[in-house]
Amino acid sequence: MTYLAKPKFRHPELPRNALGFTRRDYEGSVSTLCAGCGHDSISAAIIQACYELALPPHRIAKLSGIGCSSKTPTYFLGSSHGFNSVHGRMPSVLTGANMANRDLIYLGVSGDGDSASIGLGQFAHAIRRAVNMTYIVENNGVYGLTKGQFSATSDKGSKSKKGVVNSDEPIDMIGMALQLGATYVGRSFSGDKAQLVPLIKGALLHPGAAFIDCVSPCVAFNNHEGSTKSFDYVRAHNEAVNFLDVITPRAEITTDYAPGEMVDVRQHDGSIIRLKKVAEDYDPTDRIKVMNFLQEQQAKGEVVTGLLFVDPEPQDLHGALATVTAPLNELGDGDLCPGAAEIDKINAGLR
Ligand SMILES: Cc1ncc(C[n+]2csc(CCOP(=O)(O)OP(=O)(O)O)c2C)c(N)n1
Ligand code: SF4
Ligand SMILES: [Mg+2]
Repeated sequence: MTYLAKPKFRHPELPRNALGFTRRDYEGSVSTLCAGCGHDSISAAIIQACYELALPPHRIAKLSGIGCSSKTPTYFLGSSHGFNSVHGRMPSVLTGANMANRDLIYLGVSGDGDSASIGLGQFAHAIRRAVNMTYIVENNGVYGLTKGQFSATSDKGSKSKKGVVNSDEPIDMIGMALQLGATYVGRSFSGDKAQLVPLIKGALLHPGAAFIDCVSPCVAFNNHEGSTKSFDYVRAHNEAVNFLDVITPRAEITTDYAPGEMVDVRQHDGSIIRLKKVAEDYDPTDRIKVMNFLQEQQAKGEVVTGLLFVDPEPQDLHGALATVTAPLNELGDGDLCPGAAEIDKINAGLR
């Protein structure tokens, strides 16, 4: 990978967030992706979300696998912790890091190949174990980095750039995430920053497994007629069920929405996800109804976007395992090795 650092110069009057950081403090190196790639727009949305939430960059850990999408953490959050893992293995590395240090905010970035093909098992287990993380799949329906093969999310009947028709059924990552128990599930489009930024903000604040499927057109290999992941197709078939505002405990609560059009979901940390309803009867807290609705719309070829499901009282893996609250690197010898008498007691309890 090549890295091109951005100049350190900052205009002195750039706006600053509650921590005194400018948006530029959340940027990374200069992107080497193709001009117009949807993935760069997602990076910009991640930068904006972290800036607006005033997250301390040193408290964020960004992890990825292999692919153009998995290269992107180099292009955002340059002052955060980062780990670029092996193809499809981001979820287990993230799970391990999270188990060792629950004090960081975990952001996993992956591709449809990375998560739905080689990494499908890893994706499934991280979600079903309720790892506290934001997991974003930059979904272009193609293996971009290796030059345009169909991926497991390519729709049946969609055409490759060379005109080959895909004969396989696609894997619907949203359907899988819902079935596996994800407690925050959203879909968006890289070209819709107004929807994507608050969706990422809500996910970062969500204390459980948050999954975002973001359709992200590959302008080099999957943006032609016949593709269902092109800019034109998604714009023509995008059906938003709601629009979001995310209100942190320290922000003022204001709204332009008429009562009745609006629903507030209060999360554990006091943050509020305010949803402006677009689809009248859409209830994002009813998992079964959401799954049925999405199946029906998918059969019509619609790309349903928005915050699709949220459980305001999520379980997370640390809660399930009753782990210690301190990060492991803060434990002393006495905590880590309780002595022979304690170990004898544990062994006796297992006999
Ligand atoms: C174990 C292993 N198998 C295969 C590859 C080759 N490879 C690299 S990236 C990639 C697919 C990436 O597709 P995706 O995750 O959708 O990312 P995109 O480039 O489309 O953003 C493949 C097959 C690899 N690097 N490692
Ligand atoms: S090949 Fe596709 S996914 Fe990769 S950088 Fe280019 S446009 Fe983006
Ligand atoms: Mg891809």
